[in-house]
Amino acid sequence: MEEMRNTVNSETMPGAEPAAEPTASSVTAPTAVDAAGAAAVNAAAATETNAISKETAKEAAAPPADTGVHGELEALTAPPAKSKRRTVCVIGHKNPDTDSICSAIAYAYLKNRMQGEDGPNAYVACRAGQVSLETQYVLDYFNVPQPLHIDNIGTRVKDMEIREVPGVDSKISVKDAWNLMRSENVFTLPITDDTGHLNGLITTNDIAKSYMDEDDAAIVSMAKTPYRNILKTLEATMVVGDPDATFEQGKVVIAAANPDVMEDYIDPHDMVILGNRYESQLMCIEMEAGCIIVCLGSPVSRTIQYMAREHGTTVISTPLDTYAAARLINQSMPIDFFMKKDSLTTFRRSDYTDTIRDIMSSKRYRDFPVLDHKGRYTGMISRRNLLGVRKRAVILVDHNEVSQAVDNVENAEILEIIDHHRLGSLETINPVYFRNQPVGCTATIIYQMYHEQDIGIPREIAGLLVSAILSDTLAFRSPTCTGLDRAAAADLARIAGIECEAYAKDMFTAGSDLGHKTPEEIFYTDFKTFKVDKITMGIGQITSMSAEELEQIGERMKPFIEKASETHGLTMAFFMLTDIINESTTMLCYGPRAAVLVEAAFGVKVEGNVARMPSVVSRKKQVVPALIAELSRENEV
Ligand SMILES: [Mn+2]
Repeated sequence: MEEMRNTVNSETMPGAEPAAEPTASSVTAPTAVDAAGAAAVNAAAATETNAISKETAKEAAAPPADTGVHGELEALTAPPAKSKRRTVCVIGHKNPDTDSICSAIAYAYLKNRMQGEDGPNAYVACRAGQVSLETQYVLDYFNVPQPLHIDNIGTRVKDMEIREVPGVDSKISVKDAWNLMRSENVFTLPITDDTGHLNGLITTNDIAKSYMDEDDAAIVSMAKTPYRNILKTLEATMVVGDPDATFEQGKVVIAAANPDVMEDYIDPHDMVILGNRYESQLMCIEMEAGCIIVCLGSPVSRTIQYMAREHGTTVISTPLDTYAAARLINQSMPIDFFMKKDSLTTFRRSDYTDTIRDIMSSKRYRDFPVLDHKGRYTGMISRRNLLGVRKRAVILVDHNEVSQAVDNVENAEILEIIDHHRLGSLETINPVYFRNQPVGCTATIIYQMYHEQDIGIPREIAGLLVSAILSDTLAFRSPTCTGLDRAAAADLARIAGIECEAYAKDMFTAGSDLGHKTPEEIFYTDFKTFKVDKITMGIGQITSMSAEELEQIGERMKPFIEKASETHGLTMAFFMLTDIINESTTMLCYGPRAAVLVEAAFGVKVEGNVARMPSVVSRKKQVVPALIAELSRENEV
C-alpha cells in the first residue's frame, strides 16, 4: 500500500466544485435529435458507431449473461437525452488503446454511481478515435458498446442559448411583424417557408426604413399587398371584392377635395381613401379606381356596390377615420418586400463557437439564424449569447498532454485528470482533481477508486479493467507493471471470470491482425507525439506475439515513416516493433539526428535506420525517458 501515498490530492476534490453548480440552461446535453443527426459528435462518426455496434453485437460470440448493468452501460456510452444535467465527457487519448477506452467507460460508470440518482452531471464515456481490434475484442467479450466518438470537444452553437423565435410567413403585414417583435422582445424575425427553410430576415431597422424612407404613393402596390393584410390592419370588412386578391397596381390617394378636382388626381387602379360622400365614391368607380376605402364605417349604398362590381372596383369599409386609415395603410404591406434575403449569415447547430465568434464580430447584425443539419431554421443567436456560453466539461483519463488529447481541449473545462504517464504540457485555468500514479495502467487507479468509494465492480466493468491492465502491461511483462497492477488484475479477473494468461493471449491475437492492415493503419494503431523544447517526436508502437510477423511489418513500415514524419512536421520519428514473447523491440528511426540520439540513449548500434533493443518493451517507461534524458544532455553541452 506504500504506493497509495503517491496519490496526488486524493482526499479533496476541488474539481467536483464547478460541476456541482446549478446547470446553466445554456449548456444542454446533446439532444436525442442530435444523436440521430449531426450534433455533439459528427454525423458520420455517430452513424459509423451505430453501424459498428450493431455488427459487433451480431458477431459477439456467446455474450455473458446480462447482469442488469448492461442497460446502464448502454446509457453511459450513448448521447444522453436532453436534460438539465451537465454532460461531462470522460475521454482517453487519441488513437485510443484498450486502457483509454476501458478506463473511460469504467470511470464514467463510477462517477455516475458516486453522485447518485439526482446528481448534477451526466458522465458519458467518449473516445477520441477508432477502436482498435484488440479493444473491440474486449468490448465484444463483455458485451459493452463502444463509447461515443468525439473528435472535437469545443463548444458548438447548439451549446449556446438558442432563442426559439418562431419563423413567420413572408406575407404577414409590417404591423403584425412589429407587434410580434414587441411581444417576443426581439429585433429580428426569421421568415420561413412551409418546409421550415429560411427565406429571409426582417429587423426593426427594415421596418423603420419602410416608414421613413418610402414616400412613393405607389409603394403599397409595389409591395403587392394582400387585401387580407389591409383588412386586418384597418380592422376593415370587404364589401365588394376578393379578400385573397392583392393590390398591385396604382397609388394611394385621399379624396379630400371635390370630385371635379379629384378627377385630376385619380388614375385607373388607384386606391382611394374617402368618407361617406356618395358622389366621390361614384366618381372613383367611374375613374376605374382599383379600390375605395370608405372610412368611419359609413354604409355603402347598394348602387355603389353594384357599380363597383360592374367596374371591378374593390370596396372596403373601415371604422377608422381617414387620417388613421392613411397612416396605417403602409403597415399592411407584406414583410417580404422589405426583408433581407440575399447573402444571409446563418450558422449550423454543429458549428464551433470559436469559428463563429470571428464571423459574428465582422458583421453589423445583431441576430443570426441557426439552421439544423437539414438546413431548416431552428432559432436565433446573438453576440450576447456567445458571452454566456459555458465550456464543455471533460475528464481526461490515460493521458495529460495536449498533443494527445481530443481536439480543442484547450477550450474545454477540464474537471479531472486520471493518469499514469509522465506529466506533460496541459495547463488548466481552475484547480482540477489530478491523480497520477506510477502504475502500469490507468485501470489500476480506477480499480482503487472503486474500493475507496466502496462501490462494487460489476462483472462487465471488471472485465474491461482487467483487459486494460493486461494490455498496458503486456500481460505483466512490461517493466511498467507494478505489484498494484498484478493485485488489481487478480481480483478483477476473479470478478470477470477469466483466466489472465489465456485471455490475454486471445486478446493480443485478436488485436494483431497486422497482415491485413495498410502501413498507415499499422502506424497509427498506437501513435503518440511528444514535445521537448522545440523538438517534436512521434513514436508509434506495435506489439505482436510473432517475431516473424514483426520482421515483415518492419519492411513495410520503412517507406511510410518518412511520409508520416512530413505530415506531422516531426523533427524525428520512431516506430517500435515489440515482440511480447521475447520481450524485445526493433525500432525504426527517422530524422537527421534520430539514429545518433538512439545510439547515445540506448548504447546500441543503429544500422540502416534500425535499432535492435533487447529487453525494451515499454515506450512510456523505457523509450521516452531515455530519449528525453539524452536530448537534455545534448542541450546542456
Ligand atoms: Mn494506459
